[in-house]
Amino acid sequence: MKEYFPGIKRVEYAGDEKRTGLCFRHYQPDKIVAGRPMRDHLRFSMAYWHSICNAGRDMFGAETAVRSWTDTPGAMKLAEERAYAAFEFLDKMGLDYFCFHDRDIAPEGETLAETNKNLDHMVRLIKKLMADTGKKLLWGTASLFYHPRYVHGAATSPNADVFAYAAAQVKKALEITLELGGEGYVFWGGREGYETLLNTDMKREQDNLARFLHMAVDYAKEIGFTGQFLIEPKPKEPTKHQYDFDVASGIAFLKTYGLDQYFKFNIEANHATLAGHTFQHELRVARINGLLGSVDANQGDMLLGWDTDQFPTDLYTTTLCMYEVLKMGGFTKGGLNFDAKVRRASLQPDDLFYAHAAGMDAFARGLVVADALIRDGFFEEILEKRYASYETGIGREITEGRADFKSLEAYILNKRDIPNESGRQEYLETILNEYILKA
Ligand code: XLS
Ligand code: NI
Ligand code: NI
Repeated sequence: MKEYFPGIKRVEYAGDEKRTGLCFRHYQPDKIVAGRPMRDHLRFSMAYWHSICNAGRDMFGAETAVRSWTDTPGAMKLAEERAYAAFEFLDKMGLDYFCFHDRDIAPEGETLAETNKNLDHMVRLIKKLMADTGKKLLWGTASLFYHPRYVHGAATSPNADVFAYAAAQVKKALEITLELGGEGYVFWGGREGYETLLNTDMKREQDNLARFLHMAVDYAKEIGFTGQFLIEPKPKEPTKHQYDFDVASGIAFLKTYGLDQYFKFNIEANHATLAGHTFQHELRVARINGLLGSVDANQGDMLLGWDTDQFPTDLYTTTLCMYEVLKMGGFTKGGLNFDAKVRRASLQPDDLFYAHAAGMDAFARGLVVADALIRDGFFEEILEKRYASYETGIGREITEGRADFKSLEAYILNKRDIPNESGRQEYLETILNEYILKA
């Protein structure tokens, strides 16, 4: 059988023995942490588009990455080679899951009917490769942004024929996600937003987006797809403004249109920071609303204002991410999908391995640290003390709904001193650092 990554062996945990070269330093798939093997907590996934399809093209320059399958002639043959390469990569990298857009795995034909035939062919091949290797589909999605027809949006396009095309495309994408046992289905509205309000009927566009999502929910029921529907917020890029700006605006949208029981969020670290939030903020908002579904694990560059999709290596953020994940009781149908690409200058095939190993180790370490923090009840104790005034006396009355403005005025009117306690932020940051270094 052809090898697509010759000379690269399966990546293994090397522990303290080996601190250089290609290995895991923290990720031990079968090690039990917080009652479950690491792999079950982390549910790592490869993003087909970045790791298999993308070869380093950017707005200013051509592909740079050396990939053994790039020069395959014929779009369908190339798609097949990519699939074989993908499964060799998943195996050697020890990744249990992958995610794809419909257009990542098969090329478009002249008509949707032809495109669907191409897809069917590739789905048959991928299904076989999945059966042979035990790899699983975390989520599927449809590319409703690449083709020129989506220039004005898909479900929010002013052109009803485009809406129809997008609907037919998602119908098919749901069918193949079901066929491949996908655990989720993602909607990232890359072009569901606007460039200028001067030509935009915002109300109609949002109503249409909601209609579209309701149709997806109905069709999923019809075909028996029980995977988790996920909205992936992002504030901008490629549009000036994306309607699912962040988790909070996503929740408002879902509730306004009666969709909240069907959807959760797929939260991407780099999208959070583009929205002016920390990654933890977005995870927290989703978690406290019971809507944290899955994660696109990457990181941005604080000095660059776009989605750089770098591999996540910042232990501070991976720790706080895993803290939120553990606090919600772990992923059920979600996982950590590396929606990340190697830098354009990291052009060798083995860079793809180093990059994933970096991300997997950073999250494995984050998991261990978060578990230690939770076992020690470190933050829990701080919060308990900080809000203790709501557990007795007047605070309890407020909490239990027994207070009103008049009773509160009577209580406070003649009080002289209202002492406050320190928030101790710097101390907390010190201790968090200690856990990251030593847990
Ligand atoms: C782009 C998004 C995209 C989604 C899937 O910024 O992150 O890659 O994850 O369509
Ligand atoms: Ni993403
Ligand atoms: Ni992104």
